[in-house]
Amino acid sequence: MPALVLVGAQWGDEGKGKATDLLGGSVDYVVRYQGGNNAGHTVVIGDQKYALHLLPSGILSPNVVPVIGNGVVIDPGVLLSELQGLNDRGIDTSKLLISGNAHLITPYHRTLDKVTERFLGKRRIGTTGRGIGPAYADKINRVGIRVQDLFDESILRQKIEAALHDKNQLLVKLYNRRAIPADLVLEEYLGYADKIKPYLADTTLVLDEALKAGKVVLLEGGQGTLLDVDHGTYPFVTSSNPTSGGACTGSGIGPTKIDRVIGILKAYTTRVGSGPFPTELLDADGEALRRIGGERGVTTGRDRRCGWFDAVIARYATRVNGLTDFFLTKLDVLTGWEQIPVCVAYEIDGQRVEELPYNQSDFHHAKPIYENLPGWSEDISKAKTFADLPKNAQAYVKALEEMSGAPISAIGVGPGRTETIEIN
Ligand code: 2SA
Ligand code: GDP
Ligand code: MG
Repeated sequence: MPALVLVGAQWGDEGKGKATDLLGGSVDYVVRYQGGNNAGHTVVIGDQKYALHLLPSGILSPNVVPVIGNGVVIDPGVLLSELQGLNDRGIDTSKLLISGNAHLITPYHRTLDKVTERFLGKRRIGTTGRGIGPAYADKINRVGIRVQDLFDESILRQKIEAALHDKNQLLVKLYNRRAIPADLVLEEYLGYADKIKPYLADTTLVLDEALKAGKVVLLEGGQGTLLDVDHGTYPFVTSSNPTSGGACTGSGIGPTKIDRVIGILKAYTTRVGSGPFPTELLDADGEALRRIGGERGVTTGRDRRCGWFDAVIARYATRVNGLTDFFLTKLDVLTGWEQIPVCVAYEIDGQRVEELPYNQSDFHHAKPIYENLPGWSEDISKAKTFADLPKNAQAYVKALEEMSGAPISAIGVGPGRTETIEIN
């Protein structure tokens, strides 16, 4: 198995952190390929809980080389404090490799993220406020600052001054904010250079050599398919490509090297931030899913919106990612419901629609068509094999598999590393 990709099949927070950690024993490299510290991955090992934002989840596995690829945007202050936090808990982070081509988030990106959200009012995206969108906008606009720029003071100064030239006008004239002095940013960022230098690498070359030597590389996505800037619910998306194509551009690994794409799929649906969500529950069931599932943002602490499973979304994720299989997570959270509704199609303007509509207005109007599946009441958190699950839980998994278009190869029955059923 050369390279494999792990992507969120819904709107993020499907349990990708746990899945990556689980695979950590059988892979040699774990690469983050997009996003930044907007991500929040929770990994529970024994009685220890780790919340990772920027670092690949593989950093918790001693034999894994963690890599931050060129497609990631890095807030250097956050990076260093996340590393320090892990070191303080006895985790060795010295093997980390960071692409010199990755872009940097700066204080003006964070400020712009927050002021534009405020300015949008009711139309806001509900971003994490970490400066992600403005940093990617600068990258595409070719005025971004890359990790490698930290090591050349004159270039760094020119780039910061050029970037701030326009942004300060915007901040002062349009948003009524104070200008950000270039010197202050320069001084802060030069201070990061020595601390980041030990991790700097030509990561595409390192990964190519690793693959040639028969090593296994796991490409770990942040967020999820429907937050993808191209394939998600635009404009209510993040500013990068979490879908599997982004794994190639964000790491420098070509598609012919990838032979498995795993979609992480929650047994129900959640979303953080604004935007359409056909199966959202604004009633006691939604509240119960949030409470039992612990559905609260790992980065911002915001309550996640909750709803029933949506097979239209799962099928779409199979299509746009070319999924080979799914890991189904949080099945245990559904224990106790007598009946579990599952959305099998949408009704849009009186028509039954089986596929995700590409038209934004249609998606906003989509009403879920539900099928009720019988629930179970037995505790499933100790189940080790598929046969250990109650009959109705088995039938629920089988039904989801059939509707979603790819086999389910693992089932999460609790947050812990060992609370997983593997299906061969
Ligand atoms: P941004 O900050 O520009 O990426 O926000 C744009 C949209 O993307 C959503 N987004 C997320 N959705 C789910 N989980 C994410 N990570 C954190 C977590 C979120 C948190 O793991 O819980 O703590 O709030 C994540 N990151 C970005 C965001 O809500 C916007 O809808
Ligand atoms: P990620 O962003 O996809 O890595 O997911 P998050 O860490 O943001 O959110 C997933 C949450 O579900 C975390 O708190 C995990 O510890 C937890 N989790 C993962 N898998 C399971 C599972 O199978 N059952 C339960 N109950 N919790 C799980
Ligand atoms: Mg998350």
